[in-house]
Amino acid sequence: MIRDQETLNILLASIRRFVREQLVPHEQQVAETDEIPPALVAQMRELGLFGLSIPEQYGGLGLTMEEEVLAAFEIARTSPAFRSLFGTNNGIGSQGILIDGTEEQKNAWLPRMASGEIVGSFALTEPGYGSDAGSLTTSAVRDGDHYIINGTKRYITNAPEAGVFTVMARTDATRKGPGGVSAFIVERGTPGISLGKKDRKMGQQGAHTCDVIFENCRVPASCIIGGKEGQGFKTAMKVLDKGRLHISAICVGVAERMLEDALRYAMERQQFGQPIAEFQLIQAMLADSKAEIYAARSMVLDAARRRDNGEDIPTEASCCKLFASEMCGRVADRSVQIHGGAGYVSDYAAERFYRDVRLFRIYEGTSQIQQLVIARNMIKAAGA
Ligand code: COS
Repeated sequence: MIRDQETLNILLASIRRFVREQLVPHEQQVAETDEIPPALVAQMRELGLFGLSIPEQYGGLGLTMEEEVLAAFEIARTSPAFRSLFGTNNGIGSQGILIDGTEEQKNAWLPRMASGEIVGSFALTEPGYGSDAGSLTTSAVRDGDHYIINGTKRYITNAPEAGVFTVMARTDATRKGPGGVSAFIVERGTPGISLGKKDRKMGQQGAHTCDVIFENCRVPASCIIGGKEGQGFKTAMKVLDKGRLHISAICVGVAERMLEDALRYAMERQQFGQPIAEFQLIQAMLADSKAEIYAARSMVLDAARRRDNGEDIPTEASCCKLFASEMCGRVADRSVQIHGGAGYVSDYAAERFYRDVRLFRIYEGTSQIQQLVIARNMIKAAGA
C-alpha cells in the first residue's frame, strides 16, 4: 500500500542520492577498516533510516511494507553492511516490541530506536540452537519482581553497537519446545551482560556480530514483551516473517547493483576485438540475471502488498526469502564470472559482493528452513 506517491518519491530519491553520492564511494574504506564512518551514521539518522518502519506516533516514518521494500531496493544498491546498522532498528531489533509489546514498552523504546539514538538487536540463536530455535536453552527464572537470565546468544547482529536487546529465553523449564519461551527487552549495561569478541566474518565488514553472554542477569518482570510468558517464540516468528521479506528486498537491490556493475564491465571490456557484452554466452548470464531479479522483485512486492492488506504471509515471506537469496547468490556468481580474473581480485566490487551476499542464504532462516516452512504450511493448509 502506497499512501502518498509524491512523498514516497521524494524519500526514494533522497535515499538513492545518499547511496550513490555518500555510501558507494565509502564501500572500499568500510570493507578495509570494518567501521562505518560516524559522519555517515549521522546522515543515516537525518534521513530517518533508523525509523523507516516504526510508526509515526513513535517518531519513525511509519512506512507500509510496500513502501519499506521499495526503500530497501534502493538502500541495497551498495554494501549490505551499511543497511545492517539501521536494519535491525527497522526489523528484528524493534519489531518484537512493535508487534507484541505493551504500550508502555513501545513508548519506552521505539522513539529512541526510530531516531537512531540506540540500536536494537535480536538475540535468538545460541551455540547449540540455530535452525532449531524452539529448543533454545537460555533460561529466565522468575525471582519476585524480576527474572534472572543465564545463557549465551551467538552471531548476534549489531550486538557490539546495541543499546537494547530482544532476548528469547526459556521461562518454563518443564516445557522443552517453543511453548516455554518468552521474549525480554534487555537494556545494554544491565549487570550480568557481557559481549564476546567480534566475529571474523567472510564478508559484510563494517557490520558486526558477536556472542552476548548472560550471567545471572537480573531484569525487571516488566521487561517481558507483552507482559505474558510463553509467547516469545511466536513473537520471534512474527518478527522473522517481516524480517524475511525485508531481507528479500535487500537481495533484490544488491542483485540489481551487481548486475549493473557486470553489464558496465561487459560493455567496456574488449576481447577478440569487441566488447564481451556482444558475446551470446555473456548475454545469457546477463539475461538470466535480469529475469530472475525481476521475478524476485515482483514476488517481494506482491507479498508486501498482501501483508499491508492484513493477510498472514509466513509462506509468502519464506518463498521470497528462499528465491531472492538464492537468486542473489546466482547473480553474484555470474557477476564474478563476467568480470573474469577481475572478478576474483578485490580491486572490483564483484569479489566483495560475492562474499557479502553469501550470508543472505543463511541468516533470518537458512534456505532449508524456508523450504521447510513453505512445505509444512502447504501440508497444513491442504489438511485444514
Ligand atoms: N507466526 C506466528 N506463529 C507461528 C509462526 C509464525 N510465522 N510460526 C510458527 N508459529 C507458532 C506455531 O503456530 C506454533 O504454535 P502452537 O504451539 O500454538 O501450535 C509455535 O509457533 C511453534 O511452531 P512450530 O511447531 O512450527 O515450531 P518448530 O520448533 O517446529 O520450528 C521453525 C519452527 C523451524 C520454522 C523455526 O524454529 C524457525 O524458523 N527456525 C529458524 C530460526 C531462524 O530463522 N533463525 C535465524 C536467526 S534470527 S537472524
